[in-house]
Amino acid sequence: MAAGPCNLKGVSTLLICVCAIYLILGTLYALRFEESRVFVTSSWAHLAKVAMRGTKKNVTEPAMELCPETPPRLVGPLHIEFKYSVSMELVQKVNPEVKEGGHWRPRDCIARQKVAVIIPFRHREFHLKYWLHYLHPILQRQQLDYGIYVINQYGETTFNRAKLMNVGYAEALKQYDYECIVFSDVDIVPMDDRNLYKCYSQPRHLSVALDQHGFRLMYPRLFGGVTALNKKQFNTINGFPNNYWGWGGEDDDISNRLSLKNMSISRPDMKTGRCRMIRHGRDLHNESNPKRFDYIKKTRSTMEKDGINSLKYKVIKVEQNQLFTNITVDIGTL
Ligand code: BGN
Repeated sequence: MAAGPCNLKGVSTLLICVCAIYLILGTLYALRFEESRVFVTSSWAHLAKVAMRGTKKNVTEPAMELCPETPPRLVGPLHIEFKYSVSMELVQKVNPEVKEGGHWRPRDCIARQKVAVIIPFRHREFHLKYWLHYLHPILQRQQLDYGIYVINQYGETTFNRAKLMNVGYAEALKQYDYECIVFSDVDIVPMDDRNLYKCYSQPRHLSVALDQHGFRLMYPRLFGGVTALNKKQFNTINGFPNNYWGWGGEDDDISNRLSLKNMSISRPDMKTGRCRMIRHGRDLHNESNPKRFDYIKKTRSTMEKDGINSLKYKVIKVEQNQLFTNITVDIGTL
């Protein structure tokens, strides 16, 4: 029976050994698990981070903001001259962001205004090149959501600037939800990009100080050259007169319409409002209108029936050029 204690000793040694092995294995397992847990945790953390990156974008990065009230890239006074010739190809090259039809809008902010620029036109390609060359970069620095519309009078009958501007208004609004319309002669270029081509609470006269007029406002009610009206202002005066054929007076009629509807004219200061005009002779078929003196006395009685509400025309062709939309239109004749 001497084997009894001996056996007991053997069993307890075995137990100790098993315990030791268990402890060692347990520790090793725990260490490994800890390691993998760290790995798992860090990989989850990584995945979560990646996932958060996506959501963070939506949650914390704000949606595109409205462009600043004062566009930050304006340069102020500009050197404008018409000595060197420019080509449409060059203008296209330096304005690669302008989309077909002459549209552009800022990429990094939401423009404060959608502006259609309307240019009444006939046979002035030479001027148009300069206008596009200077104005595209200016309008981009002004951070406008803009489109350029050249309204080309079809045929060779007497020119009618105001009617073409009415057509431009109607056609541009068919294409896009513009809120502001700038009406510009093709031969006028601003000399300061702080002269913003946008609308204000009152109709805006932009070409206030033409070089050709000695940088002076010719008379207080002048509303010719370059102007800007929002839709409400334009409709309040029933748009522009359709019956001024030939040069002169139509802008005075528009000015009368504004006063008759108790609107004032907003203007930049005489320095910011400086503009250059491309010198040229009087066009063919745009002789001064002898009836203008008589007509501008009658705006009160004509404005309600003659305007955007009585506009009739026929679109001959719409071309989406790279730098402008070209609309050729038959507006009839005198
Ligand atoms: C005015 C013209 C405008 C023209 C300006 C500047 C008339 C109407 C008869 C008084 N108005 O005299 O149409 O924009 O000169 O050139 O001719």
